[in-house]
Formats: sequence, structure tokens, C-alpha cells
Amino acid sequence: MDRSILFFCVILAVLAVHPSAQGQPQKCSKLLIRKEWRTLTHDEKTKWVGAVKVHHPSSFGHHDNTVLGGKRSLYDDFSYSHAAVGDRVHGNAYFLPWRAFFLSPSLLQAYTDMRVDRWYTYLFDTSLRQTCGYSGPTPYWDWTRDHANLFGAPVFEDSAEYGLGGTGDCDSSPEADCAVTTGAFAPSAGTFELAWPVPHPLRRNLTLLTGWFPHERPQNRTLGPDYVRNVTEQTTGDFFRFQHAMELLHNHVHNFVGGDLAGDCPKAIPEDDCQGMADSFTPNEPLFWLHHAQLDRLWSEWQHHHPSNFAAFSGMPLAPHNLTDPRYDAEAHADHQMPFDIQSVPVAPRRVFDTESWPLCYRYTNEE
Ligand SMILES: *[C@@H]1O[C@H](CO)[C@@H](O)[C@H](O)[C@H]1NC(C)=O
Ligand SMILES: *[C@@H]1O[C@H](CO)[C@@H](O)[C@H](O)[C@H]1NC(C)=O
Ligand SMILES: *[C@@H]1O[C@H](CO)[C@@H](O)[C@H](O)[C@H]1NC(C)=O
Ligand SMILES: *[C@@H]1O[C@H](CO)[C@@H](O)[C@H](O)[C@H]1NC(C)=O
Ligand SMILES: [Cu+2]
Repeated sequence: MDRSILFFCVILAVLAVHPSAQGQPQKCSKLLIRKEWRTLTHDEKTKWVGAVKVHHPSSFGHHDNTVLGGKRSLYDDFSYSHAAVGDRVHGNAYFLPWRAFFLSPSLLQAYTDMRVDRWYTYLFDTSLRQTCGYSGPTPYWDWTRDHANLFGAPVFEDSAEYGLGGTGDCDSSPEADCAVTTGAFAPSAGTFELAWPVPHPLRRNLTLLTGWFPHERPQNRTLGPDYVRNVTEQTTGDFFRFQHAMELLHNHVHNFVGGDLAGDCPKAIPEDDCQGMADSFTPNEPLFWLHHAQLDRLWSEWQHHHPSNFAAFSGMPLAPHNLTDPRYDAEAHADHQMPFDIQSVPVAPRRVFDTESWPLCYRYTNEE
């Protein structure tokens, strides 16, 4: 695609999410429906995969173009902004949710912030539609359906047309780095180049691991519907506690899938050079978007579970490890702006409460 046209599209996308200059409330002209991955037809899956694989050069070439020599793509821009926003902590609680702590391979502890995730996945979806011509349903992965057999989850289908592929090759040679060799994102299925934060193949290392704490249970015991139901029933009106519980599930999926989604450092790069880069690697994995849409869906279900949940928003949106740290903003409220670096203008949490109002304009199908 012509670069100037692409740039134009992105500018339009950014303007489209900016509050109307005239102050006129805008309405959704239609609602997009988000669907569970396994309910998509092969054709719908093929189109989504195809849109993700389309290589559009980065619209923001001035960022780090010396490092990447203009190789960065629009897809890489999302990996860039996922981490870039988190790197700038300006005494604002909303920066912290982007931080991930890179301690050891396959052990990612990321703070997830439902409001940030909602806007970020929305921006990615909008980008697929506006610059990659996607018009099908936005997919999510309801891993609660697969908790008893995570390895057999339909998201890991091998089809070179519509499958996301299975676990990577971790041991065919000493250099094997869990590169994904099956499905539509394998090198044999056509180009899917990841350039940010370093050029590398898509990596995956499916493993049942425990989470951060030694007493945590393996993923196939935490990711089921019982846990979600318990959380929903026990956190009415308390956004902070709900979000905190979702964090465990969020991390367990990242850790189970491993590789890029777990923020692992590629073998070819010295571990020290990967410090703080975990959250640049995680969006490299297309499953990232299906997982985060699922978390967004669970939040949406929680919001509709009880009237006091819908706009619930409590002080500290984070796990308060250190309450004296000034970065934990106890005064955080629904009108504070969340920054999105190159992806969009800042957005106030209040604007993302209702997915069915402008500009979000989507809803989730009922599971059945
Ligand atoms: C978790 O997976 C292990 C290994 O596949 C299996 O033995 C165990 O039964 C599973 N547990 C649950 C609760 O699904
Ligand atoms: C894959 O994950 C397992 C379990 O964490 C780990 O022992 C192994 O080293 C990983 N393989 C690679 C190549 O990273
Ligand atoms: C859900 O809550 C019930 C009752 O407190 C408890 O027995 C059960 O273990 C919980 N399930 C999960 C998966 O946490
Ligand atoms: C908590 O944060 C404050 C302010 O940043 C810092 O001085 C202190 O060392 C931190 N305490 C711990 C236990 O990390
Ligand atoms: Cu995540």
C-alpha cells in the first residue's frame, strides 16, 4: 500500500477516536460482534489471519528507524507502544499497568489493567479494519472452555490457511528457540516478520507452569469457569479486586503459551539486552489479541452481572506492592487520561466503560 495513503488511514483512525470538536455526542452506526475463535468459520479465520499477516510499513518510521532500518511494520508499532507507554512513568497510576517484570524466561508477571486493555485491543481491531481491510468478527479465545485440555485448544490448529499453529520447535537443534513451525504464522506459510523489539521468529513453548508464587496451581486448574464464576460473585462493586483476580488468569495464559507471549528473551540475544523488554515481545504473538479480548469480555460480563459493577472504578488500579511508592496514585479516577503513545490520543477510563457506545461500538456474543 502506498505509504502516504497508509499514513492517512492511521491519522483518520486517530482522529476518529478523538472527541468531536463540536462537542456533539456521536452515536454508533452499528455494533460489531465479537465471537469466540472456534465459532468462526474457516473463511472468517482465514480473513482475520490474513489481515494480521499483511505487512504495512510502520507509519511512525521516525521512531528507532536507525535500529530497524525501516523494517518495522504497523504490527510492530503495537508491540512498540505496548512497552513504550509502560516505560514512561510520570507519577501516574495509569502508566504502571503496562509494566511487566522480566525475571526469568517463561515467568512473566504483568499487571493487567482492564481499561487499558480494552482501548488497546480496540485500537488493534480498528487498525485491522481500516488499514488491512478486515471486516469480519473480532475473535476472542475463551480459554475456560479448554482448561481441562489446554494443549488441545482449537486456537492451536495447524492449518496453514486459518490456524494459529501449535507449540514451537524447542529442541530439534541447540539453536532451536521454540519457533512456531505449524499454522498460518509459520515461515512456511508466508511472511510474518516480527521486527520489534528485535527481528525474530514467532516463538511458543506450551507448558503447564505455576505462576508467580510457589503455591499457585498449574494453569489447567485456574483457567476454568469455576474460578471466573467465583471471582464474579465475590467482587461485586469492587473493580480493584476483580481486576486483581483477572491478573492471575491473565498471567497464567501468558505463562502457559510461553515464548513471545511470556516475554521470553530470544536465545540469540544476551539476556541482559532483554532487560525490560518482556512487554515488547508479548504482542508479537497473534494470540495476544485473542487473549486480551477474552479478558475484556470477562470484564464486560462482570459489568453486566450487577448494576454496581458497570462503572465501578476504585482508587488504585494496581496490585499495591509498595504503597509508599508515589507512582501508585491513590487518587486515580475515571476521568484521568490513559496515555497510548503513538497509537492514539489519551483516553479517560470513563469513555471505555460502555462497549456499546461510541467510539467502541461492539459487543460480545453470548457463548452458546
Ligand atoms: C492438568 O494437566 C495434567 C497434565 O496434562 C493432567 O494430568 C491433569 O489431569 C490436568 N488437570 C486438570 C484439572 O485439568
Ligand atoms: C520451554 O519451557 C520449559 C518449561 O519452562 C523450559 O524448561 C524450556 O527451557 C523452554 N525451552 C526453551 C527452548 O526455551
Ligand atoms: C470456588 O469457590 C468455592 C466456594 O468457596 C470453592 O470451594 C472452590 O474451590 C472455588 N473454585 C475455584 C476454582 O477457585
Ligand atoms: C517503596 O517506594 C519508595 C518510593 O519510591 C522507595 O523509597 C522505597 O524504597 C520502596 N520500598 C520498597 C520496599 O521497595
Ligand atoms: Cu497480557
